[in-house]
Amino acid sequence: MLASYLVNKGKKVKILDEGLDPVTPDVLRDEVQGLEKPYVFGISSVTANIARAYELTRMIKDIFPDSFVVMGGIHPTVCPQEAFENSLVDVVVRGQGEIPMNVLYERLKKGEGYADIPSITYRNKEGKIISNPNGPFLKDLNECGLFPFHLFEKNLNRYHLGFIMVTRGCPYECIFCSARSITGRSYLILSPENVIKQLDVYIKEYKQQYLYFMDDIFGMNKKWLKEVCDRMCDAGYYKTTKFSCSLRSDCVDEEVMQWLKRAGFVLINFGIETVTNRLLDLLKKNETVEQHERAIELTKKYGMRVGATFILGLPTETDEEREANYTFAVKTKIDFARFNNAACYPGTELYDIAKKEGRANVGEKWENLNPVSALVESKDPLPYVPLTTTEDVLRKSILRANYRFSIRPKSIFLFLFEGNPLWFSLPHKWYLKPAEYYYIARLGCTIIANNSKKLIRSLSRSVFGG
Ligand code: B12
Repeated sequence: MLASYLVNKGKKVKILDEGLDPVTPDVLRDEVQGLEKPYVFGISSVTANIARAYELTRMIKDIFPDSFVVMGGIHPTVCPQEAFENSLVDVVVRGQGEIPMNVLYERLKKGEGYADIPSITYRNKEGKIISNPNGPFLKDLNECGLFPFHLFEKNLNRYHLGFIMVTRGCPYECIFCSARSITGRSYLILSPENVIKQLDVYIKEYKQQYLYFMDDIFGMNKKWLKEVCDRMCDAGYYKTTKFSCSLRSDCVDEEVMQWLKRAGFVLINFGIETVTNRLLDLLKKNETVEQHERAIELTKKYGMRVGATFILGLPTETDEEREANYTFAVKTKIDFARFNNAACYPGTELYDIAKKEGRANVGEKWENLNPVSALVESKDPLPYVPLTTTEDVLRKSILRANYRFSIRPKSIFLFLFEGNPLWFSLPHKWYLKPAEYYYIARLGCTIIANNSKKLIRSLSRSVFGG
């Protein structure tokens, strides 16, 4: 979206995605061919890959000493000082990058100073790190335009195109979520006309049969939601494409469910997080267990599947409260559930609590900050373990909840025949494609190899108890 905004403002932008291929000096040399100096490199990073982002600044400066390196994204926004201490960055753009990056780029290309640009952190001539106050951020998401697929053209076939975002931000204040560091409590929407234009690209041009609206809260603005659903219905997308989205339990009612169902939604995801009102209050979730139950019931009533995420290992959580999450998921007939470990991201209240308790174990380079660590990663410690339990007990209970939930016949059936792009999904009619058997077997073996000891222990515990 940042790139799209800059392109709309007439800037030349290229995107390199390390999720696909590592960036090497040769790749960088290739990419700058034909571009005018000074080269301006922008690096985006969440906490989990910040060490690599710092390494990239050194690689860039090594090859192009007179280039300019800007960092942005959630981690540099929250820890700008750290970025200067650990990398060769020139400027950190804090918060939403569209406006400050556009101004910065223009100044750099004209050889002008940038010390007065709001929302940036930089090193002044005396070597002091200065953080300018925040300036105006984007007020209208439509200014970003549609997603710039053309910038990904070379590798488009290597992406899963089942994801779309049409709003930005969330006005709530959950203590575990760090998205607020970027968007504050603002909430922006793409106009219904542009949502449809964007959907047209996904559905008509790229023939997407399944699309997940990855917005923080898709249904925050009811008037907008109705208009979007009505237009989706009129466009007849439901004939070729299934949709899913994430909603808050307190946003849904019979009307909302009717609109979503008519528009072609088949799955609604809820951040349940935890299933006692005591812990929901502690998380400042501003929702109750009863609202969660009602939202799940309503979703089912309208014939849609329910996806849910839970966070295990919250401050002061007892063993019983933790175990109650799995029981709740089964009792309420949730269709897709994932049980994550609490991750104390910097800039969140949960991080402050973890620090105060002496239980923030983020790693030397923040490498432990992984919310699915218990499930996929056996070597990195959990980033946070509350005072009420131990790492071993917490890990096992997260593993047990995930495995017990996913080895139920219903979950296996759903995985094989319906899929859920938020977790894993199989291609349409996968059973007619031999290669898919190989991929499923390989995935199963990898998970088992990563977790064999823990798996055997937790399965035997769930079968034999104790
Ligand atoms: C879509 C999404 C994903 C997608 C895409 C990831 C991505 N890198 O964008 C997928 C599914 C791949 C994903 C994976 C993960 N995600 Co995620 N994801 C999100 C989500 C829901 C939306 C991101 C978004 O578009 N935000 C809206 C835009 C406006 O914000 P933004 O991305 O930060 O970008 C703006 C500014 O930061 C800035 N900016 C960003 N980069 C740059 C670069 C430059 C040069 C400049 C100038 C500015 C700039 O300008 C942008 C436009 O305004 C957020 C929650 C949220 N609402 O932010 C979580 C979130 C980013 N994810 C999070 C996490 C933890 C992860 C994973 C580590 C989970 C895991 N264990 O696998 C991985 C990491 C993958 C990776 N390498 O990035 C956390 C990050 C917390 C943190 N402090 O690190 C978030 C904030 C959710 C949370 N729990 O609080 N995620």
